[in-house]
Amino acid sequence: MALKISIIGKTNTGKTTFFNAATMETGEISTYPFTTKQPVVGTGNATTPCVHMEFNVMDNPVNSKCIDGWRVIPIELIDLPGLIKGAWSGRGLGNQFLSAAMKTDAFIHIIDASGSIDDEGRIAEIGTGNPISDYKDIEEELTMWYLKHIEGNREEISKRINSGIEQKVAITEPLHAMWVSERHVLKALKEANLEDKHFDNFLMEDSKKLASHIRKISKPTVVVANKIELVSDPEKIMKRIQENLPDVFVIPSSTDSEFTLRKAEQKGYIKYIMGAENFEVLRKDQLTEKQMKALDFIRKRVLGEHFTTGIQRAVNSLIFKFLEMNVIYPVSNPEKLSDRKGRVLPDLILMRNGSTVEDLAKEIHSNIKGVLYAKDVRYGVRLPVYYLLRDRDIVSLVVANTAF
Ligand SMILES: Nc1nc2c(ncn2[C@@H]2O[C@H](COP(=O)(O)OP(=O)(O)O)[C@@H](O)[C@H]2O)c(=O)[nH]1
Ligand SMILES: [Mg+2]
Repeated sequence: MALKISIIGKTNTGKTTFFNAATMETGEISTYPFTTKQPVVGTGNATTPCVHMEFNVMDNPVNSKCIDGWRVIPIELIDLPGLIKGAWSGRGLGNQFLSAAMKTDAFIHIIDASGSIDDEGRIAEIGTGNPISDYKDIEEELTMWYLKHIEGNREEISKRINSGIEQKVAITEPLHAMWVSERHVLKALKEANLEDKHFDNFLMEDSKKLASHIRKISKPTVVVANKIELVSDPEKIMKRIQENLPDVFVIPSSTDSEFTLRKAEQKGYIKYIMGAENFEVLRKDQLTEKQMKALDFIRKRVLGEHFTTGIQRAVNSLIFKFLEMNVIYPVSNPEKLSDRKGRVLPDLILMRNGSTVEDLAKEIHSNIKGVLYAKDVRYGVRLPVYYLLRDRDIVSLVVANTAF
C-alpha cells in the first residue's frame, strides 16, 4: 500500500501548485467522494538511486519506474483546501478537511516564505505576511483537533482506565481513526512527562501538552518555505524561520518553478529529472524569449541559490528521513536478480526501519506460511527471519511451503 502524505497549510501558500507539480509525472488524479469542496488525491513520487547500476544489469521495473538511474516510487498525495482559524471546531468545513488529513502517514506543511499572504490566507503585498505565525496557527488547529478528541471522550477514556484497561490503550481508542497507535501515545505520554499521572488527574494543560506531542509523533512533518524566489534575501528569511522554529525541518522551495520545469520537460523543451540541481535546454529554437527568461531565472535564482526547487527534497526527506523508510528489493532468483517471470529487479518495497525478513514476507505474501530465511543477494549470505533489513537490501526469500 502506498504511503500517504497530506499537503497542509494556509490558503494561497502554494499547496495546489505543489500537488500539481508533484503529481504531473503520473497525472493520476481522483477525488474523495464525500465532500463538496473536496480534498484531491493524486500520485506523487519518492526517488532513490536504483541498485541496477551497482550490479551492471538492465532492470524491468514493475511497481515503480527507473528513470536515468533513479527509482521512482509511487506515493499518494492529498491536496487539502486551506485551513483557517477555528477549523478544529468545524469552521470552514474544518471537520471534513481535518479528518481527511488525519488518514495519512505524514504531512507536508507549506508556508509562504515571501510573506505575500495575510493571516487569513488572502494575497497581500510581499513581505507583509508572517510565515512563522502562519505555521503556528495551523499547528494550533492540529493540536486542538487532537485535544478535542481526547477531551471529548474524557468520560469514556476514564471509565475504561478505571475498569483496568491500560492508560495508553484507553487514550488511543478514540484516536484510531486519526491513525494514532498505542506506540505513538506511549511515546507522547513519556515526552509530556505524563506517564505516571492518572488520566483522571489530567488538567486541561496536561491534555493539551499530550495532544501536541501526539500530533508531532504520529504525523512526521516537513515544512516547505515556498515562493522563496520572490524573497530578496532568502538566506536571512530562512535563518529567521529556522531560529523561530528550531524543532522543525524547513526546506526552501519554489513550487511554481518545479511546475514550470516539469511542464517544459513534458513538452520536450528541456531535459530535467525531478529534484535535480540543473536542467538542459533541448529545443531553444522552440522557446519564446519570455520562456527562455523564465528558465534562466529559475536556473539562477532557484537552482543557483537553493540547489533544487525543494519539492522532491521535501517528499524524499519525509519518506526516508522522517518516516524512516528503507528501500528493499525482493527477488526470487538471486543469480539473475529476477522474479519468476525473469523480470530483473521488478519491485521495490518501502519498509520502515526496524522491519525484519519476516515482516517483508508478510508484506509480500500475506498468506505466507513458513519463511525459513532470506538470502542476501549482495553478500551471498543467509539472513535469519529476525534480521533487520537495511536500506537497498536485495533479498530472496526461502520458504518452507511451495505455495508461491
Ligand atoms: N511566486 C510564486 N508564486 C507561487 C508559488 N507557488 C504558488 N504560487 C502562487 O500562489 C498562488 C496560490 O497558489 P495555490 O497553489 O493555489 O495555493 P493554495 O491555496 O495553497 O493551494 C497562485 O497564484 C500561485 O501561482 C511559488 O513558488 N512562487
Ligand atoms: Mg489549493
